[in-house]
Amino acid sequence: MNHFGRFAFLAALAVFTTTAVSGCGSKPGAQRYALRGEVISVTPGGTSVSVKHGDIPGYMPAMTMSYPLADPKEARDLHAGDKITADLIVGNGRAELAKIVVTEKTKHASAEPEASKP
Ligand SMILES: [Cu+2]
Repeated sequence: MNHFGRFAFLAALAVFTTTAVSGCGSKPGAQRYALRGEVISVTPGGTSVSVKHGDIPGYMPAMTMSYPLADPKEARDLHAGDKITADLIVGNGRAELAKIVVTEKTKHASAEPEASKP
């Protein structure tokens, strides 16, 4: 019991420390920002997506720009005109999109053929 209590305390301390560090800005590891926007285009290989995004508080104003994807597989369900939310991960001199969620499908998508083999 005693040992477990001590472990729990240390674990909680570790979580708190990590949170405090990542919350205070620039230095270690990657920063995450919530991005909300509209897909303008997707590169054929799915390596990057051009997004017209809103304000990203603390990082950049609203603009249209191209971001590489953390996981190109996420591009498969993206189409120009889709509204998305995503995590913008900034670190090591690059900014990439992850955890992309389509919040609103573009109307055009339904007109596309169903079968698409990888
Ligand atoms: Cu930008």
